Amino acid sequence: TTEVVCLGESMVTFLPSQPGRLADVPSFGRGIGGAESNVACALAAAGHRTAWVGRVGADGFGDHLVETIGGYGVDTSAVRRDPERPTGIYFRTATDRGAGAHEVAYYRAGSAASAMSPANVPYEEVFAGRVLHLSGITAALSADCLELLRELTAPRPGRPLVSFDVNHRPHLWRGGDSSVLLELARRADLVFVGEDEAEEAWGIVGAEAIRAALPEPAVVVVKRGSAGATVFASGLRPGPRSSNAGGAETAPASHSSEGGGAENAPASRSREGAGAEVVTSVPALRVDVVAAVGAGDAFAAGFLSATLRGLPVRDRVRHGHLMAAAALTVPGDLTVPPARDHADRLVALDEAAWG
Ligand code: KDG
Repeated sequence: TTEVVCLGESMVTFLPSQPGRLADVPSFGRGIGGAESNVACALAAAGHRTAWVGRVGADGFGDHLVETIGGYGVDTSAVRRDPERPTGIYFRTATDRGAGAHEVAYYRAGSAASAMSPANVPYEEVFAGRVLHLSGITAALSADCLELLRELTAPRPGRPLVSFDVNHRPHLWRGGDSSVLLELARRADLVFVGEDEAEEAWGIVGAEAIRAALPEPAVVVVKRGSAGATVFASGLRPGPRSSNAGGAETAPASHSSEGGGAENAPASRSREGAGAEVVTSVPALRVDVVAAVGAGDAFAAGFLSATLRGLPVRDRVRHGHLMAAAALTVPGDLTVPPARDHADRLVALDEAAWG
């Protein structure tokens, strides 16, 4: 069975041959991007059964995405091809050693993915995993896509755990109302949000205020860049899966390949624990940043992977930081994360290494 289903737009990405302004970059190399498929690829590389659901054109770029994402071991069988609309693409610039802002030029208006809607997305496949991972990027693509996210995050019996990365992309919201991202985040079970994007998108300042806006039972991961991340969770502990009807409140069950048993089950918010808020802050690894794009996706993948394995909250964050560090130190959006046993050894290093 699938552990994680990720839904969203993927694009062919054009990475510059050298730093500089978009106006000056002479040539670009091809990569792939798309926040949700980045998460899917990193999870698959970390050994999880993962699917990506999206919509691409019936064109060569669509073929390239399906082949490349499939090449990471991600199940792409639910991806739909749109004969009338193209696959989205985007270009971006690089800054010297990753410092400062980069420019992004999207060519995705009217893309195949922007036509995703409640009417054409295969629900059975979307809800087939133990976790459904979504992001706020989809909400910005079109009215249909926003409607789709509303549907997918609506409470329903047997809903998988919904993981939502706010992913506020100011370029996509010009003129739009990004406060809808708060409405969506409030319907998720697990929320990833940057402290900076909460301020930008919602005018909410500081981790405590973010938590107050996203109340229990959601687990909220507030990311503070190189300063680390803080997780707010109440009564988060390993536990067996409860009935389907309680699915929205319960994290996915353990998987036998992990050894089974409550110990290896992802955390669920136990009833006894409800109300006892646990706040865990974990510093990030200090790395020389090559390109920041994709680091948030890698963080989400590391955190989700460790959640699926039932690891303690601190180690979930450390796995997130570790995967983020791997993505921060390459130019593209995606990198192959360290193998699971290697990652576990790094995560187990003491505070002297982790700060
Ligand atoms: O998180 C990385 C993404 O931003 C990148 O891959 C492109 O999905 C993308 C977007 O919409 O910005």
